[in-house]
Amino acid sequence: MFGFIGKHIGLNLNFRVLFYIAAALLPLALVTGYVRANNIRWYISPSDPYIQTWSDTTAITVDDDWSNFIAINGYRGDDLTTGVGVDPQTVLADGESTPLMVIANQANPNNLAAAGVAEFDGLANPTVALKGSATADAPHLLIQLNKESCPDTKFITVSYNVRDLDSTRTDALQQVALQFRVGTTGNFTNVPGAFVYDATEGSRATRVTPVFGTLPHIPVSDNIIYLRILTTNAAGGINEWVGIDDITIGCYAPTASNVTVSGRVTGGGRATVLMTDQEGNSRSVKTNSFGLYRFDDVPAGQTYTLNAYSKGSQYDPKVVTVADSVTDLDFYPQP
Ligand SMILES: [Ca+2]
Ligand SMILES: [Ca+2]
Ligand SMILES: [Ca+2]
Repeated sequence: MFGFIGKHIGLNLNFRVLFYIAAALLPLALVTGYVRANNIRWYISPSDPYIQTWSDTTAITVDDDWSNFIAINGYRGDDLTTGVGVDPQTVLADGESTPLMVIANQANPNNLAAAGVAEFDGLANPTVALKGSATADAPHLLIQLNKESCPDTKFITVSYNVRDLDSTRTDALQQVALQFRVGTTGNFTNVPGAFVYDATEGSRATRVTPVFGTLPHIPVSDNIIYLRILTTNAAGGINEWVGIDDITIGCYAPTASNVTVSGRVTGGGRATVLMTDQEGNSRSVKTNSFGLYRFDDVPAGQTYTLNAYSKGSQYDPKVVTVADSVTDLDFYPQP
């Protein structure tokens, strides 16, 4: 058949040989697996949240093949940053040109030396996990959504559990950030209330850090939303596998009532936290002796800017959209 095509479309002999080789290798590639992304967007609506618990352990069977999923892919994030211990909230460039990755069918996070993105389906509670390295500078999960079925009066909320999977004595400072982007290209924007400063501890693999973030209002005309959950090569190049599990992305009505916004300011003594609404109205609170602060009676459904001030430390402002109470809006000093 190929000879027939070759004659009729004028392929020369060398092309025909290549054609035969490619045709012969194709089934091999299908059997051994190769890099395959899925490019299907999840249409999020009030009745159709996006949920991923990784309980289907047969969805990933070969390395780097994400084709059995909808809307989610993993990337190794090479050179999105080249430092160690870089705050992932500041790593915003697109990573889709870095290697698509998943190490399939793993059972032991303690002795998987490779890093990047892995599927641990041999755990009692299977999960996909991230781990940084000098190669996998900013490994991440990328989720593609279409929000045209989510009414403009509602918010997109994102929750997941970050799980420490490494029970060796290693204790990395494993940071995890949530980011979003409107549209298919360009930089991402960090979601401050969803930041995890350290998801792990040494000598055990039991810590679970629940994350809850709300995206700011995005105009109706911009329906393509990308979400990204990423870690970075941690300080000292010491890293632990962290599971990104129980992902739920909802289209959520803001609570009509007032909520609380609270967190902690680390470094320095007593700090002052200033909260400013979209109209420029501000109020402030002082942290207690543990560095904790709390604003009560915050109208839900708005976006606020929070600034922290203390002697000897400087902090980046945080912009947070509040659909429900926020309990972990923590400030860490700039290096
Ligand atoms: Ca599997
Ligand atoms: Ca650990
Ligand atoms: Ca740690």
